[in-house]
Amino acid sequence: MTAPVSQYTAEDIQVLEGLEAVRLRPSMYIGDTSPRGLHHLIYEVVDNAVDEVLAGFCDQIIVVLHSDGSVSVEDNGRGIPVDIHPQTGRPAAETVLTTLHAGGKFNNKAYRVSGGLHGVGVSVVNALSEWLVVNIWRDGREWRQEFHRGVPATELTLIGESQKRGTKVHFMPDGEIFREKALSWDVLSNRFKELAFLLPGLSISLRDQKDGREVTFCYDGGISAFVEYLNRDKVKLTPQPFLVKGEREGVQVEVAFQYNDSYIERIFAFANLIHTIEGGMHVSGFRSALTRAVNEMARRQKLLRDKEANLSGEDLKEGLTAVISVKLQNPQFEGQTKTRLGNSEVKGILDSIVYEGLIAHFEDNPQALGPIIEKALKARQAREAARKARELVRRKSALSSADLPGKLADCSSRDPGQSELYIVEGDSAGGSAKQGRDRHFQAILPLRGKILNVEKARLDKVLSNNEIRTLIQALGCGVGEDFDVKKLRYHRIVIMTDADVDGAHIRTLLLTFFYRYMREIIEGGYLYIAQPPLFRLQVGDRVHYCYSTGELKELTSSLDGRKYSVQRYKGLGEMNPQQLWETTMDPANRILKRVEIEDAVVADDYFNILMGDKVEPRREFIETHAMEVQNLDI
Ligand code: 28F
Repeated sequence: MTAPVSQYTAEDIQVLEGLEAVRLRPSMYIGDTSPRGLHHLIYEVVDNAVDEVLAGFCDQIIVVLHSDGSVSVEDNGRGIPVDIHPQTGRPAAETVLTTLHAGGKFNNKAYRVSGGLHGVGVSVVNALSEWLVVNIWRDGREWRQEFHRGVPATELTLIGESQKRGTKVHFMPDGEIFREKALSWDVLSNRFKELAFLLPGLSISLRDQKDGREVTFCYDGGISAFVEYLNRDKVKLTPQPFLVKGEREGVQVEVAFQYNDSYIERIFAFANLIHTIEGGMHVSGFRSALTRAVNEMARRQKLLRDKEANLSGEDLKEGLTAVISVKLQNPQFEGQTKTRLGNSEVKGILDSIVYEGLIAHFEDNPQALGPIIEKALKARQAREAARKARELVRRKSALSSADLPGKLADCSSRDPGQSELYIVEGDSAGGSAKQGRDRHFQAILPLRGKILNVEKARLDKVLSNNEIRTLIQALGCGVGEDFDVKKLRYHRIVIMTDADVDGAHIRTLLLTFFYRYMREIIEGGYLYIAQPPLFRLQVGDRVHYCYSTGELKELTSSLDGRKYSVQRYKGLGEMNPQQLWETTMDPANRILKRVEIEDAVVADDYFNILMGDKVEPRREFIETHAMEVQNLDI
């Protein structure tokens, strides 16, 4: 017999203390309790299913966002074992769900999907859930157990017979801990798409029961297919991506890359399936190998003249699309967002595997080298021109904070920690914002419509764009190689745009600009998106603002038949200065959404579609995006 929950054993007390610790300091386990932490709960459960994929027993994962705000994840793996765990005297499944780090402690897999904020174990998800239900299908039977805030509420119970195999975890994030329960479809589907590329053959689906949206990702082509996907609307310089795989000192390496005719570089690097946005040793090793191999072969093929200098790593960035995936025993994650791979031995391993692969590749395909050299030589010329242009600009001090742009209505505070910059779409909304603001700490910068096309232009062109120069001047921290986040004049930068397609477009452009040229502003948590209300509701002489349709429904149904009028805001321009202040700028009432790096990665991808040469993906994007905006509004 297993001990009933009410009779505490030493093991039980340990479990309860563990759960208590998680609930007292959730941030220690999942980073924070913002929507970002909420996403981590889902990743944690999915990671367990992914371990079953890596073990070779699972090829399907289904994630459902339920209408009540709960989330379920189901896999078709072996099912968590249900027999009594020798150390705890409880079923293994219960142990996994209630013991901190049970995964690491009880299984000795070579590596699991862990690192950064992941890998804390599903018991953390359980502790931070109002309720959690697990269903297990194993050995011809179905089992089920319920938990409340991490504590078992039922025994692991036999439900009946079933030929199914797998595990389903269904949980309701605890409202006491997660105040804001917004999940981002884009961020989640982007992550699952990545996983599907990194784990060829895995089918992973995402469903949103609120709006019926559903998507399934499954790719057999692995990271080569990933590169093809990233380059899907580009003009390619080689017909196929180049792929190299290898293993050394227990580190598994896979790299695929292909050049296109654009001016930007996109490297997606992963360590143990975690997206290392800040790069690291694997990326350094790849760059070094690429530079060495290309120069070596260019000399051999006489594509570089004897007196010409070697191409630099910088020259080889333009138009490069690459995916790097490494798997290793003890990944060290460093950096602001814990997404830089720090293991120094990985650099040399990548360098040698990629170098050897590339030399062999260029020996077999000599024609593949020419277009790359040609592109890199042009990039070198352009960079020299840009450097001269920048020096000229610097001498004229056009980019120094000494002379601030005329369009900027600055605040009186000089303390960046106290100061906010509102970037406002359009002159009329800019006018209202200037009148409505608190001038002590709020600065306003109106920007007009089409800002720039950072995809089709090199940095020197980007800098010649007036709107962008104005923005850089206002921020005061330079750009590109001169960027210095310590000089940032505002520690809150708020993008304020209309809740329509144009607004979404401009937001995407701005996010992409910050992501590409001022990433530390996002990583430092300085960038926000304002959330203007969607409705103004008047009952007698009382006015209410609603920021979502749900809120509006709740409010109108609580009015018990009293008369009211609703105004739907289509743009910021429809609000007078007083209303704009009250609803969107007053720190006491406003809603600001902090931009996470994942949001910017998604924006960058959208941006590439918006600015790509091919019409079809762009049309598709605008159509689905327009639908999202409608969904937001209705
Ligand atoms: C929806 C999330 O969590 N899937 C999982 C398994 C399978 C095994 C396992 C999990 C055993 C004792 C630790 C089965 N058979 N999806 C999931 N599928 N955990 S979690 O084992 C856990 C260990 O303690 C499993 C044989 N070996 C492992």
